[in-house]
Amino acid sequence: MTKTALITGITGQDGSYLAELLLSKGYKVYGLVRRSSSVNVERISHIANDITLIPGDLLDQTSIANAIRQSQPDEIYNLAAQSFVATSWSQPELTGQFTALGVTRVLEAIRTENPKIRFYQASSSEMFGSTPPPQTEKSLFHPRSPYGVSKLYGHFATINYRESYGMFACSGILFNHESPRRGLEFVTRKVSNCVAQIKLGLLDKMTIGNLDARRDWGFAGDYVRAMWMMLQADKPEDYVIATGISKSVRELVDTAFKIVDLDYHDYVTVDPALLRPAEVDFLCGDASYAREKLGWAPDVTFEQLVQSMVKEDLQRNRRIIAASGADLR
Ligand code: NDP
Ligand code: GDR
Repeated sequence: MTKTALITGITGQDGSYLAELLLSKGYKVYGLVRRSSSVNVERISHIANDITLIPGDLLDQTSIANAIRQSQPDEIYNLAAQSFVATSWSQPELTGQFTALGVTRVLEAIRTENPKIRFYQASSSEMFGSTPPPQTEKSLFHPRSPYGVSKLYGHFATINYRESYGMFACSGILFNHESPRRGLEFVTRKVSNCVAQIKLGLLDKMTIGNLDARRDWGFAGDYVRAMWMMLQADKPEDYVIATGISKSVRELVDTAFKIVDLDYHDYVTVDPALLRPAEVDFLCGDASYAREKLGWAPDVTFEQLVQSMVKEDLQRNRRIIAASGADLR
C-alpha cells in the first residue's frame, strides 16, 4: 500500500533529502511551505513535479490542521524551525514561537485530526549544550542558546504527547549534519563556499568565529534515513543520531583549504563579533542505540563530506563566473 507523508520544512536542507528518500520508497509526498514574496524552492525544484506543496505556517494552527486534512498522511516529519543558533539570540521570542510552540501546534493538530499518524520531531544535539561528551539518549540536557532551549521544549512536548495520548511520536536527537545544500550561514557551508571563492580569486580573506568549538559532523543524506527508520520501528522511541567522531572548527577549516592546496593561516582571521554569547564547546554523539535497534549507521565520512561540499561550491562559483562573462583565473 502506498504511504503518504507530510513534511514541514520541505524547502530546507533536510526536507529536500527526506523528500527524495520517501519518493524513492514510493511515498506520496506533501510539503508544508510558508508564504514568501520570492521563490524559495531551489532545493526541491528537481522534484517539484513529484511532490505536492501545501501553503501553511508553523505559527498558524489552522493551516497545519488544513494541511493534515488535505494530505491525510500516515507520517508527519516536523523539520520546520528557525534553525540558525546565532539568530536565536537576536530573535529569541520568534525562535520560541517557531521552534518550540510550533511543535505543540503540529502535535495538537495530529491529536485532533488523526492521532494514528506517526510523528517525527527534529530534536537537536544543541539540547545537550554544556553536557560533556559522549552524549547519549541518557545524557543530561543543558542547552546554551534560545534555540537549544526551544528544541528542548519541542523534545519534551513530543514525549509528553506520546505518554499522554499513546501517539506514535519520536524524537531524533540529531547531531550536526551537512551537505552541499546546507544554508550559507552555517559554518561548514560558509567555509566550503569561501574556500571555493578564494581559490577562484573571488575573495581574499575569510573571517570566522570560535575555531576551537568541536562538532560531530555527518552527511544529511545519511541522517534523513534515520528519521524514516524511526517511524518504521515497532514502537516510538527517541534516538541519538551521530557519527561518533568530533572535529574542531579549526580542523574543518584546515581540511577544506587543503582540498584546494591552500594553507588556511594565509586567509583566515578571527572576528570576535562572530563569537556567541554562550558556546556549545564539545559535541560527540554515541549512536549505539540507533545502530542496535534500527540498524542505522552513517556511510559518508567527514573527509568525504567536506570534499563534496568544496567540490560543489567550486562548480557553482565557476558557473556564476561563466554566466557573468568574466575570465576564470
Ligand atoms: P533549514 O534551516 O535548512 O530548514 C528549515 C525549514 O523550516 C525551511 O524549510 C524553512 O522554510 C522552514 N520554516 C521555518 N520557519 C517556518 C515556519 N514558521 N513555518 C513553516 N516552515 C518554516 O534546516 P535543516 O534542514 O538543516 O534542519 C531541519 C530541522 O532539523 C530543523 O528543525 C533543525 O532545527 C533540525 N536540526 C538540524 C540539524 C542539522 O545539523 N541540520 C541537527 C539537528 C536538528 P523557508 O524555506 O521558508 O525558510
Ligand atoms: P550549530 O551550527 O550552531 O552547531 O547548529 P553552526 O554551523 O552555525 O556552528 C557550528 C560551530 O561553529 C562555530 N563557528 C561558526 N559558526 C558559524 N555559523 N559561522 C562562523 O563564522 C563560525 N565560526 C565559528 C560556532 O560558534 C559553533 O560552535 C547547527 C544547526 O543546524 C542547528 O539547527 C542544529 O540543531 C545543530 O547544528 C545540531
